[in-house]
Amino acid sequence: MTTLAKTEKKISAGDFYRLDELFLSDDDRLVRDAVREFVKKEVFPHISGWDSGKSAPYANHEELVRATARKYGQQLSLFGASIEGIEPYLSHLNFTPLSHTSYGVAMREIEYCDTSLRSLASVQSSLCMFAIFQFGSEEQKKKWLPALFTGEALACFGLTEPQGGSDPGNMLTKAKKVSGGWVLDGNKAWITNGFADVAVVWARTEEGIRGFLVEKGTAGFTYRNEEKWALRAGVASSLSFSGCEVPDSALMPGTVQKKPHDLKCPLRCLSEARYSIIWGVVGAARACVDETLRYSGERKLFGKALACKQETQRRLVLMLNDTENAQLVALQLARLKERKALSHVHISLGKYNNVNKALNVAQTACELLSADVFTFDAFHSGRHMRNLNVVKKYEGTHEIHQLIVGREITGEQAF
Ligand code: TGC
Ligand code: FAD
Repeated sequence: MTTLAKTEKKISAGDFYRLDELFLSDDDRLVRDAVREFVKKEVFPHISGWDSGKSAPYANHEELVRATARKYGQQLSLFGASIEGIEPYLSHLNFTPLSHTSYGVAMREIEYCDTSLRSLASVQSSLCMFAIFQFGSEEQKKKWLPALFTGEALACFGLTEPQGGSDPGNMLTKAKKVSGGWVLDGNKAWITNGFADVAVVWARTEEGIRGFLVEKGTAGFTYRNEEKWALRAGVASSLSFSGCEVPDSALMPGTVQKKPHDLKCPLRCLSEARYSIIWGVVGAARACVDETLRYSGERKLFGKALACKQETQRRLVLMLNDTENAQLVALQLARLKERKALSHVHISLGKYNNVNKALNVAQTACELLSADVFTFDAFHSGRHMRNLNVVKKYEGTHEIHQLIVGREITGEQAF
């Protein structure tokens, strides 16, 4: 049997199967290192404070989201960078296209710090820039894509409604055609960054569901930020449209699809964002493994470090196992995406699997750490555990993703 030669490196929990070393390209690793450095310098020092409700050095959470978006734009050139074909709209800026793998790695490194910060990138890039690029008019693309890429402008994506939730086809927000434009009436719930400069709003017309770009400050469009106990470094809002008149140019022409295919455009955007979650949560899980390993090595109880106890080791290994398995799934989905062979059903199983695994890891971390895990500033794993419960709920709940995969393999619709 071949074993590790004595001169070989000790296997590290940080990259146990050497996946980064062997599966990532040099470019992917460059992106990884740049994002890791950015996160360490710009956001890690503040994250516990932001999670606890403080916003320093910014005036409030809206300002901290805006400032962070600008930093992503200026220092990382990340927003929308993996959208195939977007280059002509951004080539006058500091734009370098990213592979889907590189983009995934960036999401992993950001969510190592916090899910809200990854969500900010997912919503801006995968939901909004993707929607505007795929379905927008030339005028809309030229106006919004450069500003969103640099982070000078923020966008939000309004699909979910209070009565609709998992079933967005049950949409009550209406867009009525009037001379020269449309009038929107209805409500959206739990919209990340609802205070943004432009909202991608999905609304029902007489011919089917369509997407509109509604600018902040348009008469009849208001928002209210929610209080929440997770994703506290980010903002989620309810949106209200009451006699909100927008010009004809607000309609995204590519969303004009015949029924019953009129939900397909927003669903395509969801697939992009779900892909970034599949990678992101690997980062959250890794952060929990790292923190728990460190603590178990340092904390002495009954005369020995906790890392010396069989039960602690067994659970640390389960955490590592879940994290590495999730990383393998993310890598395989990236391979499929690079080959244009990734189905939304693959994404559903990947999201279900990776969020499940990351949440198990975070929950176990909270059990292995001390009571200080219930404070805001002693550990990071408590925050990841709270955040990952949201990730299990948004972008399609666990049950919805099981039903999507169940329908695919049985041919039976069970929603
Ligand atoms: P269904 O019959 O399943 O499909 C209709 C057509 O659309 C295609 N399709 C998709 N295409 C691309 N990506 C997807 N994810 C797709 N899902 C479906 C499908 O192939 C079909 O095409 P065709 O050519 O045969 O017509 O549609 P349905 O109306 O029955 O949908 C059912 C269901 C439950 C799957 C769908 O409504 C759903 O996914 N519900 C969950 C809602 C959800 O996830 N909302 C998320 C809101 S955004 C958010 O949470 C942001 S959080 C912040 C962050 O991301 O960080
Ligand atoms: P419901 O749909 O009411 O689900 C309740 C429960 O019923 C869940 O457990 C669900 O799995 C289960 N269930 C549903 N259908 C079935 C079924 N057929 N069989 C069995 N069980 C079922 N939305 C946006 O549009 N844009 C955003 O930017 C956005 N950001 C968000 C940010 C945060 C912090 C949060 C919490 C949510 C966000 N959402 C956003 C909304 C999110 O997508 C929804 O919360 C999600 O789709 C679930 O809808 P719901 O909360 O109404 O739950």
